[in-house]
Amino acid sequence: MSHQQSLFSPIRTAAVDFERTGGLDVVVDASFGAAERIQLDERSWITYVPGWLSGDETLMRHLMTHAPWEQRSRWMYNRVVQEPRLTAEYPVIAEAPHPVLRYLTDELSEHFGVAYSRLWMNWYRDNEDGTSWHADRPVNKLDEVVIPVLSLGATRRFLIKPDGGGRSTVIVTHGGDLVVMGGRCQKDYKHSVPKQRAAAGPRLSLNFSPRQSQIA
Ligand SMILES: O=C(O)CCC(=O)C(=O)O
Ligand SMILES: [Mn+2]
Repeated sequence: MSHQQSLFSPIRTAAVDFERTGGLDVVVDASFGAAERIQLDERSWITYVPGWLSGDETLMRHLMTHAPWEQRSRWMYNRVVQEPRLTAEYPVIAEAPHPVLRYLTDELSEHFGVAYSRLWMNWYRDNEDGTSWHADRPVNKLDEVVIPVLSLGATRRFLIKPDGGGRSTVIVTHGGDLVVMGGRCQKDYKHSVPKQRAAAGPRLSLNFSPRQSQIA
């Protein structure tokens, strides 16, 4: 039934520009018309844009196949543990092999007035993958910064809470949703994507950040 279908695949408002997407059937809502602002305090905010990207499964399949995924490990106390997710990075998005990442970056840069240049990606394979509480480095050196995170694939919970403790704000992210952390979110807050009991399929998150030279 068409009204049910529209719950899961938002109606497209713009035609796909296959030149910019490198032939992938994806399109963003350049108007950010569905954006909702969540004011965390006087200087920190989240903008949540449900369904910002149409065709998220197509982009997810493309990135799963072509991005340079790694299983990273780190020291935890006195032993090495594998991170509960895969990661891939394009330190210079302009040098990424496929134009679709530049298309997304240009749309975000234009809207937020920030020159995004680095892309950090996570692949949560299932409900047992997650990202624990953290702020993003090195952008947490800046007093204020705007960091967009695009979700592809499975629905998961994105949490943000004051660094000094306090209540978490929970945002349920679906494939195609954009969560943007702004103001002092990286200085005064921590965020996470918790592991969960409920089964979940794969999810990718794309984290955009500004050029290193704007930070150092
Ligand atoms: O997966 C997400 O939504 C957030 C990931 C994240 O915070 C990070 O990689 O720094
Ligand atoms: Mn983060």
